Amino acid sequence: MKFLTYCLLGICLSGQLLAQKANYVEIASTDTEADIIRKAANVVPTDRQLRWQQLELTAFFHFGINTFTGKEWGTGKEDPQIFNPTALNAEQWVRSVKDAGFKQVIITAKHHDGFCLWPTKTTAHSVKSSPWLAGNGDVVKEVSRACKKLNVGFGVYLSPWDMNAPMYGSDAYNNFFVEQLTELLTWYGKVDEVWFDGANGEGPNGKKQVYDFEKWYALIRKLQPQAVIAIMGPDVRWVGTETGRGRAMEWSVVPSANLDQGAIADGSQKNLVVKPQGDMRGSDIGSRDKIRNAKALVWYPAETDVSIRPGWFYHASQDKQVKTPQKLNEIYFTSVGMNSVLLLNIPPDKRGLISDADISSLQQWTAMRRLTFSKNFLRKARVTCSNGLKLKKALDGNYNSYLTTKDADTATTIVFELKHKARFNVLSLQEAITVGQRVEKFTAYYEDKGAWKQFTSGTTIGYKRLLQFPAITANKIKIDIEASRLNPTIAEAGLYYDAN
Ligand code: FUL
Repeated sequence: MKFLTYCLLGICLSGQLLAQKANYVEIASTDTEADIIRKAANVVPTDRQLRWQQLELTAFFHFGINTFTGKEWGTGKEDPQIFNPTALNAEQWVRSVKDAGFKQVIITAKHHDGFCLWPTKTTAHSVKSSPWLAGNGDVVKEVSRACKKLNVGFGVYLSPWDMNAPMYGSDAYNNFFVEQLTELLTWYGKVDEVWFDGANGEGPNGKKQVYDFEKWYALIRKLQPQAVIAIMGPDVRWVGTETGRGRAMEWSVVPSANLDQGAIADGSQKNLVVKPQGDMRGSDIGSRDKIRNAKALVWYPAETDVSIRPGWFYHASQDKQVKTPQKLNEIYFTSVGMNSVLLLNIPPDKRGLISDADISSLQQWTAMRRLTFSKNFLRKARVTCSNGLKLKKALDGNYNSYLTTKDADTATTIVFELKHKARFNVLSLQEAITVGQRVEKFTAYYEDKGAWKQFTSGTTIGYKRLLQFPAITANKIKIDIEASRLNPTIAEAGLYYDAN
């Protein structure tokens, strides 16, 4: 196993176990609890996972036959003739989300109804059989082109469940799916994310399909090694809700339900037997209690998917139910601010355009966010910390450098002193996940007439934790890190004022 090679290399080079870092680690039956915790603290993201995490904001475009029937789930029996956007402009979609700070988009190339938005060779149930551009259109190409032009990441959603494919429920479907995937991964240049849905119902013959996940993962790694494979995949995990709210305690290191997950996760082609398993919905999936009896641990971070409208697809009847800028702002704090990436769905309408209501909400929310985060009151603060190292790195605006302590110190107190009093109601903390996720418990205090008063507290930090609280005016705060799996790191810290 690759991991063993890493360990052996580690032993040779430094004489101690775990000198090397990987996004997967096995737990030996002889490991003590302390060994397990130390191992967990050293699990790190792969390069593709790190890039994805730093995107923070990604967008979904649900578009397809359902846009024209007004349904959320089709049947597979729809006539392709009804697919006829009158003014489709994918550049308008990508520009709308780019202007709102989004760094990557995902297009529903095929939803559960089986209708393909690209001129696939695998089935006639596609844009080719539609009146749109006389059957010569390709929505996937339009989106990928716009992404290249605007320098935005490009991803594809390909529903494994297919209510139209006649061979669904047999081995032949797996080959059909591999062909579809191959087209998507070879016809459009770079693909940054492949999103597999968990929904798995019956096909046209009433049969269910046993999916060949290993084959799909190997294909993606071969054709688009930089792409993260999300949800029914090894790189990115569903947060467990579709409300826009993640977990206050969000560990990116979780037990691996299957020992072979590591092989997938680190990109090796060996033993590709993996499928995310277990309950992803609990409020705790990575604490000491959860990892104590694990066979292996893996870096498997959370994505929070939610739609700007009640439905995933556009329905004119929901035009008045577009989420308000305030609601989107709240979602930002409960997704990105809870150590997760936000995947916000903004569905194009029957014209093939994002509607004005959605754009207006996006723009107003973006203005709010930019105003809040335009001024970090901590920026020029004096930092003190009795056992801290590289103190200034917590405020240098560079995520790649960090404040830390000596290895043995799993607790510390960092004091920030501002020149003048400031009024703030948001605390932002970021760990350097390139060395691991470690912080388990922290409390924040401000100084009031010589006494420390608590204003917020939390458990995990991870890539980013944003905490909101009633506004405070002070010029001295301290962050007490009470528990950490190994020496804690703070890559960046901030205090902000959110006027909304
Ligand atoms: C679900 C699907 O069934 C919905 O239609 C939507 O695509 C959502 C993102 O995932 O599982």
